[in-house]
This record gives sequence, structure tokens and C-alpha cells, in this order.
Amino acid sequence: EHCKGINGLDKVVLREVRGCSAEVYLYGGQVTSWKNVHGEELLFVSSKANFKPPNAIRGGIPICFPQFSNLGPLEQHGFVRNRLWSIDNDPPPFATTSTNKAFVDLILKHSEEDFKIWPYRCEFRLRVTLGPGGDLMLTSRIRNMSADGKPFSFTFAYHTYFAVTDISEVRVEGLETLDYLDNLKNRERFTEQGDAIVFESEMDRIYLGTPTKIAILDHERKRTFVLRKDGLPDAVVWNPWDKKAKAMTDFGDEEYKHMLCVEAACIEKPITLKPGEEWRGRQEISTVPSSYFSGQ
Ligand code: TA6
Repeated sequence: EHCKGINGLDKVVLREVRGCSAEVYLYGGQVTSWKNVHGEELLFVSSKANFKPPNAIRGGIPICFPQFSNLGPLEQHGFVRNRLWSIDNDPPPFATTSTNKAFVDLILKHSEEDFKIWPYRCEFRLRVTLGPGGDLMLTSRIRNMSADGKPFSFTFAYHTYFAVTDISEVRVEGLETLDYLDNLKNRERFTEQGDAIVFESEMDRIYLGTPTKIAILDHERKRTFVLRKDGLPDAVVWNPWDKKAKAMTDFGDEEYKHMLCVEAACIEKPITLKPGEEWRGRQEISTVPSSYFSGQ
């Protein structure tokens, strides 16, 4: 359902048969809500988020493209999260079947404005799908439309903000023993120790060559988020903790306790597309009762 959201910004609400729902704003192509059958909100959006262009919306699933963080000449996390996308009424046949699934196709075409800051022609199609079991899938298809033969390279992330009960009772499984770049130590490379990641202070790491599946266990709520990804070899784990939280105007001082960003990404090895080539990056998030996992 296409309707008006906060500050009159356009959004699309997806609903599935059992009552799960999701919302995506045309501004930024950004998912800002994902609810389970009980109407519980599974994504974090700050109570101080600005739903006002050109600010990015603090929370949900911002899309970082064509540049993750400050890894290039563009503004932080690129510019697509600060643009108005449109609903794509004639999408190409997406590989994923869309039978009995609620979905919306959004598109962002290059603009002459953007050409000034990023001199390439690119078409970005985003499909947001709410599955019959309430899982949420994002599929990005990025195509180089340049006619002048110029290839372009990019880095990418689905900057997903998971809502958690208490960050000090959260564990991340699936990143053990991997190498990571620590953003708090000049992006120096380290190797993760052998057990699950827990949180006692600010964390901002880019894990490299990660598995398809990552689990985020919310111990308090006996809920586990499962993130599955395809075409996205890296994973960013970020919690600002107290000091950084206070420094962000669009983030409550205590809100770091109730969120964790785990971001399916492609950072270490940028993707290069020749004219006519298309890249696809997909993430699917779902929840299972924590008891589902052995030993928890
Ligand atoms: O999630 C990793 C990160 O690059 C952090 O370093 C932090 O800057 C975060 O993104 C938020 O970025 P933003 O531009 O949305 O404030």
C-alpha cells in the first residue's frame, strides 16, 4: 500500500497473510519498519531520526552506495540514501519468485546532478520482499548504463539496525576466527578470537570473507535474528556505545543499548562493472526462537 509517512514522505507498506509487515520510504529506498505477527518492531529507528531530506534517516536499513563510509571522495556512505527513489512499475523479471509474497520494486536512475559528483550512469533497482513466514529480503540490482564505455567500481552495505532488548545481553555468531578491519584502530587488520562476539564498549569492525549466515542472539527476548546474504562477502558490526551516542544529534543518549548494526557488505574488494554489466546483492533477515540454537 502506497501512502504518506512521517513529514508527508511517501512510503510503501507491505503486509503478509499472518499480519507481519514492513515499510519502505521512497526517500532513500530505506526500510524503516519490519514487524512480526505479534506486531513487534524488529528494526531500530531512533526516536530522534530526521525524516527530512537531505538528512539520512537514522535506523531501519539505509543503503550505502556507491561508497561505504569514507572509503572514497563521496559523502559518508554515498548518496542513494539521500535521494528520492520511485516505484518501478516495469521491473525486469527478478530471479526470485514473487509468488504469494508481498513485494515492491523501487528504482533510482542516475541524475545529471549526481553525474557531477559521480561521473557514471547507473541504474539501481531494489526489490523489498516480505515472505510468507515474515522474513524480509532486499535484492539490489545495479547496472552500468554508461554509453561511453566507462566501467565504475563501488562498495556497498545494507546498513541494518536490528532492535535488541539489551546490547550487553547480545551475542553474534558466525564471525568467529575471521579477520576484521577495526575502524577504531585506523582500520588495522586483526583476527577474531574463537568464540561469539559480545558487547561491552563501542565496536566498529569490518569482518572480511564472512559466511552466508550470521546469527544475532537477543538473550533477554529469547529471539535470534538470522541474516543470510548473497554477493556480499563482508559484514560490518557497529554499536556507537555511550560517547558516540551522545555525539549524534539524531540518536538518543541511551539508545545504543537497544540496537546493533550488522551490515551485509562488499567493502574489502570493490565491485567493478563494465557498461551493460549488472551486479546483484541480496540479504534476507528472519527471526527464530533462540532455543532453536543448540546450547543457548
Ligand atoms: O556502521 C559503520 C559506520 O561506518 C560507523 O563508522 C558509523 O559512522 C556508522 O556507519 C553510521 O554512519 P552514519 O553516516 O549513518 O552516521
